[in-house]
Amino acid sequence: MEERRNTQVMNRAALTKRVVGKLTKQEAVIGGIGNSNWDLWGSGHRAENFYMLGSMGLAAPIAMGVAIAQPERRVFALEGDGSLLMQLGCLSTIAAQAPKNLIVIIWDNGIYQITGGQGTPAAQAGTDLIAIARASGIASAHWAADEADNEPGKTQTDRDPIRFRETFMRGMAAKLA
Ligand SMILES: Cc1ncc(C[n+]2csc(CCOP(=O)(O)OP(=O)(O)O)c2C)c(N)n1
Repeated sequence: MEERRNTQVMNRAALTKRVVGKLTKQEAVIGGIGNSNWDLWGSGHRAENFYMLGSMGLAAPIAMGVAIAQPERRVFALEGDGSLLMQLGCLSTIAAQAPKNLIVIIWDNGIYQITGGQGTPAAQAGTDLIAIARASGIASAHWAADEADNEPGKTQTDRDPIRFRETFMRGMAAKLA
């Protein structure tokens, strides 16, 4: 299988930094497995960040749970396209729950980058993830493109799930300013 380590799409690490840099209201950010959470970590740890260290496809479901539990707080999920594919049903669940405070960002590089850059079946088949989101009932689903080459993550999240659970729980327990 062809290895595609770079694709002409936006730079995920830079965009993650930009997204996090715009947060001023203790917004929660849930980073999916691998690059999504490494880049989140690389943009600076915040108590409102949660890093999914081991399972594909759980950033959006976790973010949905936080968004429902705390409707006053805006919640972001950052997830890879391969991971979303692992858990497509969450799009219907999110559409059904329709939390207004939830934003899901999918970094669609067309590959499982962190495990060697294998092409995803969606990329091979030309599957349109945004069309799937819309068809799942998420009307506000949009493609965004394009800046520089997408690079492998440069930082690695500390492997410390207990600490992350505790700091995130404290972050979520803190009253919104
Ligand atoms: C259920 C499951 N299958 C396989 C893996 C191994 N694995 C970890 S990350 C990953 C690829 C993630 O791809 P994607 O979400 O597109 O992110 P990218 O690496 O491209 O940033 C795989 C296959 C896993 N952690 N869990």
